[in-house]
Amino acid sequence: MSNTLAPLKGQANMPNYDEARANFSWKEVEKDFSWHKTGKVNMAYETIDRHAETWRKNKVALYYSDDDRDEKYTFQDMKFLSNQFGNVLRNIGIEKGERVFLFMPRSPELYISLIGTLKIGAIVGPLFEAFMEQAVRDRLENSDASVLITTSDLLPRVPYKELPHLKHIILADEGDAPDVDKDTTFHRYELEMSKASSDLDIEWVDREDGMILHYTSGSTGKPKGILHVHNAMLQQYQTAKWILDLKEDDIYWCTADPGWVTGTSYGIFGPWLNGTSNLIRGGRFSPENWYGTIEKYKVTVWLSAPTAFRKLMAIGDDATKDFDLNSLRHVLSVGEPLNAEVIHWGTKVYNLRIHDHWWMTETGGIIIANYPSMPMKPGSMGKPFPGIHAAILDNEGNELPPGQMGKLSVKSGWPSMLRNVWKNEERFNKYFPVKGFFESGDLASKDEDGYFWFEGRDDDVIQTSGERVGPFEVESKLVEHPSVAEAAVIGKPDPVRGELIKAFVALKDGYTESEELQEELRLFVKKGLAAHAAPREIEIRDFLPKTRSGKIMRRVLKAWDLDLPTGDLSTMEE
Ligand code: 6R9
Repeated sequence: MSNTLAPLKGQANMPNYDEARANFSWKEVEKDFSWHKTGKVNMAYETIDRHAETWRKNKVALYYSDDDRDEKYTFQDMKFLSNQFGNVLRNIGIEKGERVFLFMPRSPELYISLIGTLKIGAIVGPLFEAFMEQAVRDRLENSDASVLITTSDLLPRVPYKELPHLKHIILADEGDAPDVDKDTTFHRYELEMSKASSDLDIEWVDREDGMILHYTSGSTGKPKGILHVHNAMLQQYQTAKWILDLKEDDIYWCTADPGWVTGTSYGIFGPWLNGTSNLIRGGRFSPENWYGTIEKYKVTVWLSAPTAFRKLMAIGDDATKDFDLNSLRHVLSVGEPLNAEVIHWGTKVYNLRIHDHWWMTETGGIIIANYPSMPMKPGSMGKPFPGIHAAILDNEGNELPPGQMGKLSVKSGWPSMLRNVWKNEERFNKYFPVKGFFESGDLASKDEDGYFWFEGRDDDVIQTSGERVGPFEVESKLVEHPSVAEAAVIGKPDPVRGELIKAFVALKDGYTESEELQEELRLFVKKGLAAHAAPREIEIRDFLPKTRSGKIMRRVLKAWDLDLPTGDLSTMEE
């Protein structure tokens, strides 16, 4: 193999890929967990309490740092605090299976609440703090959430008066808020925690019971609630062990927010299932505080996204010279294609390979990866995890030979596979157009050596700065503006963000194009939906291309915009 990078030095947890693949069995992995003995399980127990019952009880589970706080919590601290939070929920009558949503900035309270929610068997729903009213409403409405934990700053974006199921709001800070508002009762986190016991009978659940709901965007319709169950732990544990290569002395840092699946599967579950010390950094991105964080905490394993690495690359190599980054031994990237250029830069400035890997909200855990022990081909996502069969299929569901691009699919039945789309069985079934296979919506190819290469999305979903944005949500918001008749939104290749959001807008009669109007539309999306969803480019057009059935043809706009062939136009309206 030419143009490969040699494996990392030192003993990896997974020594040899082919051997691991040949001998792998999920049944063996199961033996590490309590259901092996009792038939019941609980993710919160396996991540926290299990370690608190061993010598690890005084080991630091969570290092938390932001511009104002610098704290640490042992596995025992986390056990008692999450017990207390579980009791807070029980004291207000919350039961197994109810949806408890989190809408707050990263803080120790967020992680304690999340674990505490799982302890009583409730289903947790983490939301990005950047969400604006519409995004919050869609998710709380669809999930019929009964509890929301938030802050007084974010409360104005929660239309609780119009959410009949939302019975309780727990405020994690001391800011202003009403006590009771007709149907919603407000509580104070600190006060309720101080009244709650730190003893709790865990709700032992079945492996197939609901655990977490992650809303994600598709190319059409409202965001979908992807449901994962406690059984996901099998995969999150084993992939964290072999791909993140977590070892007893590691200080692990995943930069993702829990509003994104990476921030839970590998920001919480994977590392804690392995008993690893987990660093959480709040606040905003700046190269100084990122490198400063690695230096200060002597981070050993670091997981981030291509946008972050591209930003760090853009500020130049000198930035690394001011910091001691020698503690790093393993670096990983996920969320978008990782350019080979960035990997080569990484080997120069960190003296390490950046390990790209592929998965998605729906898969719950990593599916394809570059392993520390395996030679790396820069630009490739790596090989499927042992025990998982990934394939490149054609439209009929036949496996394609090496070198051909097709639909990246996964043989169904892997442990952390989505179990449903909340209240939308029909959408769930659409993920399985070919019997026995999950269709990811990505296009990829596989080479002669079994390495997978990402080619693009099969639909219109946009990946911008590591965030997945559904064009439909942005279009819907734009169309709410009084001046907008129609809108179409596409992702446009961008060297730093992966893709940037571009909107094409047809104005209503009586409105004319102006820079002020464009700026107003941008702000309108930013305030109504989320800053990362606001279009960077807006182009006003007289009309938008449509199919005969009235669907706006984003792919045609994209082709026009990028000067590419438009493909089949047979369905286009005259
Ligand atoms: C974990 C996560 C999933 C989509 C996925 C694909 C893109 C993720 C990638 C990648 C190229 C990689 N994606 N990892 N594309 N190379 N290594 O990102 O989940 O937010 O659901 O996004 O992200 O298009 O289908 P999610």
